[in-house]
Amino acid sequence: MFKRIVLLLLIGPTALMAQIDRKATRETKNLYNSLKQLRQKGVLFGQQDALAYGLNKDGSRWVGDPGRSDIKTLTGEHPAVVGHDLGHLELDSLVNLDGVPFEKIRQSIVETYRRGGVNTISWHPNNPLDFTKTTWDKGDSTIHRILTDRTNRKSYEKTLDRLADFFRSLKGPEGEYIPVIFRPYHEHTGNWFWWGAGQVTPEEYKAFWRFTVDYLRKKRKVHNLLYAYSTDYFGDEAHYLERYPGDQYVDILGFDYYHRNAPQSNTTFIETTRRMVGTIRELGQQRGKVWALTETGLDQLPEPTWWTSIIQPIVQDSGLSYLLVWRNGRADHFFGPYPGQASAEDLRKLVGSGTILLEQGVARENIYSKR
Ligand code: BMA
Repeated sequence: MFKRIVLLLLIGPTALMAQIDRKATRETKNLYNSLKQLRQKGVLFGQQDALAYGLNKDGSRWVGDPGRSDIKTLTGEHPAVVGHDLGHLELDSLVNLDGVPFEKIRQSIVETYRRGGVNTISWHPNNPLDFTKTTWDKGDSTIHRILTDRTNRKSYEKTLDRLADFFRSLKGPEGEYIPVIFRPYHEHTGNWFWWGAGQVTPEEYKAFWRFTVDYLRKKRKVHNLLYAYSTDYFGDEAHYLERYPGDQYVDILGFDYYHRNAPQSNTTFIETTRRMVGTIRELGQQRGKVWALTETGLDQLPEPTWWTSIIQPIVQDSGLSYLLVWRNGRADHFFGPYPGQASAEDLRKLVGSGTILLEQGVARENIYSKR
């Protein structure tokens, strides 16, 4: 008994509730603990839409080829983390905002889970009070109007119902729910989405986040999610936490940050990103949470050694559970190499260094079934 009290005092109450949903499914809890343990082995490497489409050697697109991803073509393995986006699910559309059919997204999530990899979901919804306006709509006080007006709130609940139905449709071979890392309302320190810093007060953002989590968890009984809080650039810890909804509402501490203006900015990009990783690491350690670089990349990868000279110094010894690069959308918009691309060889080098893990390194750990 005495030992237990001492232990409680040592680890503190926040560490105990690090994973926020007490009713989370077994697989979800296992995934969370696995993410913590795997960081001793390496940083999981992820890519958005990795299995949905990519680029051929000549820069043309391939779309929907079964079992294909550009990372697998180059390394023999899929990324350990596969990102998906549910933008336009709220419109009852059959395809998401980047043209990927929701049915394909569901299949890809099921297959990634069956192979033992990790799925993460972002969401770029249109303005929920006026669906004719995109996710990049600003200036409508959308969140304020949802929080303060019952009719608007009821209508937003219908949008959340669509999300909940999707999450509850993700089932594994035994009928178990497939866990996913859900990363809503991201890059909110920036000012380009309708939930961005310029449109919403910190208190409103927090209230909106909590409302979302409570609705999904309590009302819709969705228990297969890990929630990732993911800012854009932040100046310091206070800035990072300005809109933080609280330890009971967040499982994973993350941020999105892209490398622009290479090579002039190479050194500052490494320094700034390392500084931000240091902040979320400290917060993660204090609170018993997982931390991750939830989006990064250098568009079109003009730096042939970007992986070993820029990414490696940022992520090695960082304790990051994963990093995710953005999608290989078009020949003029891609964040992972493809055959013949200038940085392809260097990505293989990074994989060979053991700093990052791809899907097989994760699959052999049985992340959903043990611990
Ligand atoms: C952005 C770009 C857009 C895309 C959006 C949502 O970064 O890739 O083309 O529509 O993400 O995935």
